[in-house]
Amino acid sequence: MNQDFLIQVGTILDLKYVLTEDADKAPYLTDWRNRFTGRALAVLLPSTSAEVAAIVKLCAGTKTAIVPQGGNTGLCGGATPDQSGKQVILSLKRMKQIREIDVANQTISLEAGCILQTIQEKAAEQGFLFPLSLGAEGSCMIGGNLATNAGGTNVLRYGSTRDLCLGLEVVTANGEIWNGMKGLRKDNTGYDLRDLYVGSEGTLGIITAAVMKLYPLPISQWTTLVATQDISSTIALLNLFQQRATSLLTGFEMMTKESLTLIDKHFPQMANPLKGSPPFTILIELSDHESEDHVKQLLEAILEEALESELITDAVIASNLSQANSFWHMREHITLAQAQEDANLKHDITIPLSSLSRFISETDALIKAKYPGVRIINFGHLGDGNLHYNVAPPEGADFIAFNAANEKPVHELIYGQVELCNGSISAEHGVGQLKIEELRAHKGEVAHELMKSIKKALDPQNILNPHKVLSI
Ligand code: FAD
Ligand code: 2HG
Ligand code: ZN
Repeated sequence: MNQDFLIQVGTILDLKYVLTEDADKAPYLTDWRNRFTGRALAVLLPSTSAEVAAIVKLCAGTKTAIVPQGGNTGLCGGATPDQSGKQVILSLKRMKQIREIDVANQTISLEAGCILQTIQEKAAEQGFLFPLSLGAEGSCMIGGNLATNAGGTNVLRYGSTRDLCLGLEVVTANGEIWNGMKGLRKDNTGYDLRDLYVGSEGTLGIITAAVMKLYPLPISQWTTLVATQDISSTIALLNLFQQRATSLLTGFEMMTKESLTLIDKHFPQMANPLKGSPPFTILIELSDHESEDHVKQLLEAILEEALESELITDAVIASNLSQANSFWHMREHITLAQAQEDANLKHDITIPLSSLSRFISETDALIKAKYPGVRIINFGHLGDGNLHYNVAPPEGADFIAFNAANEKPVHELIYGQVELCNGSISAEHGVGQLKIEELRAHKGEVAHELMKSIKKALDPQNILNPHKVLSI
């Protein structure tokens, strides 16, 4: 049967795009964190939507499960196959055409395999900003961003990937192509299919192309690092910036002292320019379409007010683009520094800003009391109430033993606190195979059943990324 399948795939794709040798498949079989490794019958590399459709039809006919994959940077194991060796990986990486930049409509139509950074660069060449931005932008692809509804550092101003998407082209579970490539900002023709596919992590359809929003490029950006002493003044500072800078506020990222200790250790060249390792370091960015002076004066005035009212204790404004970039590199390298420390227990959570202070003080105290010596690597997109509240074993401890013994109770403690605060257990990384049980426990029975009904309706044979998001 495997041989038959591969012969039939050979009628759709040139055989050099059907990877079956172990060495060729290897890079596709393990996730970015090295947490999940699977096996696959083959890795398929189509270059057109028609080829994707033909492959899905073949898979539907042979009941072969498909694991879609973009840049393989996901943090929840959604793009990694299971252990059966019967699933195929469908990599979208050859589908990287930018179909059109529509200047009047301020949209870009592009294929799923376009790398995020390339999209930003192509948009900038035409004077546009494509605002989605995240640490993995050099390798993640727009199809993966859409499938996970990725967030990143600009969400507080421009929204997440969902908010940037106007239209989609999707190959359905029976191999039909749904052409929803409309660049419309209003369309109330019944159920929103686009929003159903965005964030579905490859379980409902294969995204082959999209129409995304573009924005005018700001003419000036000013970036600052400020020191705060506690989380309540940090939130008061955010509120001050929201009031004074309104839509000019494009970044508000928080890093605790403990997160930056990892940067000192693994990337000392990126050390915090703020003196004395403050409890909280906040990276703030303002973007303006008026003038350099306008935004600079505004930033200085807000910082002065914050200093006077003792919300901040120190500030460094980047004096040029390269210093601004170094601030961002420090922030974005926390994930890489964590990876060098070996496994940590990740919690990508959102809490309403009004409960965030309580969440952090209570949860920090509970964790520290129950797991003496653990390191709470808490950082994230504070402007969105999104914390990467990661727990690393005590320095020098055997992380495999620590995680094996404590993973479940640590997750339960933190997700229990999240639920008490009416938050979410996955703000931006999705569910994949990592958080299936937690989703079931915290989504709510009615919502969970509705999700299962949708999956069964759109993929009745369960061939699209089975056992991801849901346990079916
Ligand atoms: P993959 O990892 O290949 O796939 C992710 C999921 O989408 C899988 O379930 C896969 O099956 C599915 N999928 C992929 N392509 C398609 C398609 N065309 N059709 C249907 N399903 C598909 N995420 C954030 O949200 N914010 C961040 O700030 C952020 N920072 C990161 C920093 C680093 C250093 C790293 C490694 C990751 C970060 N991530 C972040 C997570 C990750 O980069 C994003 O989730 C990204 O959107 C995944 O894109 P990808 O192309 O790598 O997708
Ligand atoms: C980020 O914001 C990413 O840097 C990764 O979402 C977060 O490593 C993490 O937990
Ligand atoms: Zn993040």
